[in-house]
Amino acid sequence: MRIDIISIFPEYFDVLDVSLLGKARQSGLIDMNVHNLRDFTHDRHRTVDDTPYGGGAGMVMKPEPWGEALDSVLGSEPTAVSEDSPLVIFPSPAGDVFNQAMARELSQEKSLVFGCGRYEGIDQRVFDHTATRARVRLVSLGDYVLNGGEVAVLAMIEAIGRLIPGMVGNPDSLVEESHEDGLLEYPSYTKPQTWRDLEVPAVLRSGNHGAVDAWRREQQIERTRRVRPDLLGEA
Ligand code: JBH
Repeated sequence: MRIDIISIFPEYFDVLDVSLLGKARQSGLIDMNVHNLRDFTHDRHRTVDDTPYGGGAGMVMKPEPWGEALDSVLGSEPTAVSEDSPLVIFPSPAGDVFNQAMARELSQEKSLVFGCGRYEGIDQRVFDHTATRARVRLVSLGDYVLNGGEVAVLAMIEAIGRLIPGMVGNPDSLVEESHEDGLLEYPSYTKPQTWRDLEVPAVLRSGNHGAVDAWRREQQIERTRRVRPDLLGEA
């Protein structure tokens, strides 16, 4: 998978060199390229924002640097938008909320482009123009305020990256995780059997695999009912 990221804070993405994703990049499974939006400005101050038309608080990101950055990533010749076009994702509180199903969908893409704007937003024409030559999606990490899209993109890339075939050693560990079956995970235990007077539940030491499976399922359902009843409808 090819991933391009456009941001005024390219250093945010230095952490992607470490851990699992770092290995995926070294092995060529993920080809990731970070672009500094300011490299596509032409004034001495490398200006990327300006005051909003119509007034109001905050600044809006100017369309010209975005246009040039996206031209450089997508190519500047006009091409018809199709299923095969790159998918450009703009993290935005106004987007569809990111979840495991979306991560799974996005892990199938050949080319993802992430455009990191600041919270107040990007000139609307950037989205409208980009939609004439690529598929465009606004995606929100959740209902809280971040200063910009960078942290949202880091989270999305981690969730997507680990689902790319060849990424995780043990494929079972992907299936057994929270959200893959629509339920939260069951509690896990390891040795020692007694720790600070706390015991590992007897059923897990019984050797009865049927009983273990039933107990774990019950724990998943009970946990989900308690903290995330909204998930039970789906599961
Ligand atoms: C994107 O993903 C969003 N969730 C919450 N806040 C944001 C702020 C800027 C960009 C987001």
